[in-house]
Formats: sequence, C-alpha cells, structure tokens
Amino acid sequence: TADLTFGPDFRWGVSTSAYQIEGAVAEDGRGPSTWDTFCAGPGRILGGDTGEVACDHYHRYAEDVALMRDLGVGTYRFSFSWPRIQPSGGGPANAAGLDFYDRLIDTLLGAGIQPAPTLYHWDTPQPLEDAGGWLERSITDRFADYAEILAARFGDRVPMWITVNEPMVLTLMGYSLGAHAPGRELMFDALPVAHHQLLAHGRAVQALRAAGATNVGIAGNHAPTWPASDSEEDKEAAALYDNLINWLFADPVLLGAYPPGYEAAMPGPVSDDLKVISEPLDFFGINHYAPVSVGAATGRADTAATDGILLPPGVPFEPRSLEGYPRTDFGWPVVPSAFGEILRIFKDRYGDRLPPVYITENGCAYGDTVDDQRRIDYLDGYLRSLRQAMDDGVDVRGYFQWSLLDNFEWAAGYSQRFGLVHVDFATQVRTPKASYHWFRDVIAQSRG
Ligand code: GCO
Repeated sequence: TADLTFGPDFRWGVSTSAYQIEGAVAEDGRGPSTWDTFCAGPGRILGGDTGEVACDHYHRYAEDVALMRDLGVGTYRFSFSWPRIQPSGGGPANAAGLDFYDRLIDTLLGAGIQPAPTLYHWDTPQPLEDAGGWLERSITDRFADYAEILAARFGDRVPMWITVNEPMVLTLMGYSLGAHAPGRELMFDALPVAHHQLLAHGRAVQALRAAGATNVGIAGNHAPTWPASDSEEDKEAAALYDNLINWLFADPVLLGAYPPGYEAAMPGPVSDDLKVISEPLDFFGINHYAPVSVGAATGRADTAATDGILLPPGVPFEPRSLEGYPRTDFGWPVVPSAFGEILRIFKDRYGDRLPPVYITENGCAYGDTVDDQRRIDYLDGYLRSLRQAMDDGVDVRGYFQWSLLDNFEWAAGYSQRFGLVHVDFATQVRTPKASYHWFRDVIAQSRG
C-alpha cells in the first residue's frame, strides 16, 4: 500500500547480536564472556537457560544468510563477539575468531547483503570484567584497540559500523540493578559505566576512522516518557526519568554535554572526554520498542511497564502500567504512535546536530507459533508510524527489524520469541513465520 512505500534508497534489514544467536561459546579459542558467567549463576536466567548453543548460528550462518537473502533485506546488523576476537580482553587477535567473521561477511556480500556490525552488544570478555569492567576507565583503551583490529581486518568490506549497543541498558540492567550481566547492584554508583561506554564509543569512532572505516554511528535505546498524569509531581518525575534513560546517553553524543546534574556524578573532569564522545557521527541508530509511563514515587511501581527495567527504592520516580493498549507476550504495550513520537522528539531536540537516523532495532515477542498475525499487526502499525515521522521531516534512512531468528532473550532465556523465523531449539530447524512472508512483501513493494 502507498503508506508503506519508503523509496528505492531506503535500507531494509534485520538485527541480531552475537551472544543471543551464535552459541559455540568454547570453540576456536573464544574466551568466556560476562554473559557466560552470569548464565552459570543460580537463578539468573529464566529456566536456567544459557547462550551455550543458542541458535547455533556459528555453524549455521550460511543457512541464516540464505533466509535473509530470500527475505530481500539489503542490510544485516549483527555484533562481533569481543571474547572471540580477543579472548583475554586485550592483545593480539585470535585468528580463528576473525576467520569466522570473514566467512560471515563474505557470505553476506555474496548474497548482496551489506554487513552492519556492532562492536559491542554486552558480551564483555570476562578477564576485563575481573579487572573492573566498565567501571574502569582503562576499558576505553582496550575498546579502541579492539576497534582498530576490526577496522584493519574488515574495513575494506564493511560499509556501516555501529560502536556500542544501548549503553543505557548495560548501565541500568547490568551494573545498577543486576538483572543482566555482570549482575552488579550499584544503584547510582553505576554512573561511571555510562561515561566509560560513551567514551569508548568516541574512542572507537576515532580508531575506526583512523583505520579507514567510514559510515560510523551508535545504537541507543529510546522511547517517549509519558507523565502518568497532568500533575506537576508526575510531570517532574517523568522529566527526571526521561533524562536518565534517554538524554544521559544521547546528549553527550549529539550535544557534547550531560543533562543537568549528571556531570558532577561522573568520574571527572569530563570536559575533554565530552569532545571525544561528541565526535560527529555519520548516522544515529535508534532502537525502539515501547513508551514508558512514569509518575512520582508512591510505592506503586509497575515493572512490567518499563521494558523490564526495575528501579531501586528511594528514587523520586516510578514506572506505571500503561493501560488501554494491547500487550506483546513479553508484556510490553503496543503503541505505534510512540515510535513516530520519539523520532520527532529527536528532531526537535537536536535539529541540525542530528545526523541521518537508522532504526537499528524494532520488534516484538509473541508465542511459540509460526502463525504470528499479531507480529504482522505490530509491524504494520509501527512502520506506518515511522512513515509518518519521515513525512514530518525526520531523516530516517533504514529500518532493521529485531530479529531474524527467535533467540536467547537475556534474562528471559528462550521464553520470549522475537524472530521472523521460528527456531526449534531442540532440533535447530528454522521455519519462516507468517510475518517473514509479510515483511518480504513489504520490502518488495516499498520501492514504490
Ligand atoms: C538490545 C536488545 C536486544 C533484545 C531486544 C528485545 O538491546 O539491543 O536488548 O538484544 O533482544 O531488544 O528485548
């Protein structure tokens, strides 16, 4: 239909990440990551699941690339596994690790699909974590070295680079609240993790470009924060929460400044760091799922309403359940209009300082079925909202759906299925869902 026409230059893609699909955690010299360690801890992951095998993509990548080719996508966003490239978190690269990504990249290019790798999607080499992980400034030096290795090896064939994925989620879920690896519960003492990831991003941008890579950006998780009511208290609480989950991570990159109150909490002085962090980007990646409703603290927080993010007691705001919308099987509200809204918010907030945008993730979890009409309805609504935002002047150049395959959904294990393609985890049989066929038609017809 006309509404879903995005023109010949728009880039359609699918997204995945290494720990969520690869498996083969102890093969070809890969070292342990924080996620291996975290999954081994009792009661950390629903059902005791781990990423040990996941989708076995490490061995089945050719089949997966064929699925992408038949889908008609022009871009594949995946992530490099840092512990495959540098098992001890530093020093010379593991040749077998680089070789795997060589095979993957060459297979993609052979299928006419552009690789768009993310350097870091949360799987920190365990030795780096043992040395303090993202709480330590020295990890930014290690990350710059790692970026240089990747650009030197793949810069000739990779046309799009993403530095870090969702620094907000690692900070909050990983170090503040402990629901993700490495499972620290530092509350607000986790703030240096935000700064060091942002600095690592900036250092990686410089290292990638110095090694000849072009077209470099970041992928952040962003959503509108809606005040739970019109009361001044709720509006103030929502604004504070908005700073914490959105602008603490995007303002330093796009404006070279932290929102009010945060700079003093960072391992300073940070003014020189902010120059590195705000190195101009070729694009800005936005991952979007659902809006959040936030009110003043009352003790009635509803964690199901917040992308699973729980907040510590004692903070002045709390998430509230967003009523009146359908929910995915993960419990996230389905609100297509919020997608266009967050894009317009970015355009208004950053103006000329916002580079072209790519949607680096968007998708939904529904049950164990290939008959996923609800995913089709979700994607149809969200794509129309995206189209509207573009008509309103937001410069969006591509949309990468999360995800190609059902995969390891972090603390939820294999219980949440985000794939266009069903995976039977007992047999590794892949079966395209109804949404896969629908998305293929959307892509084919979208040229207009
Ligand atoms: C990411 C995401 C993915 C998730 C997806 C669904 O943050 O980039 O966490 O890894 O699987 O967002 O929750």
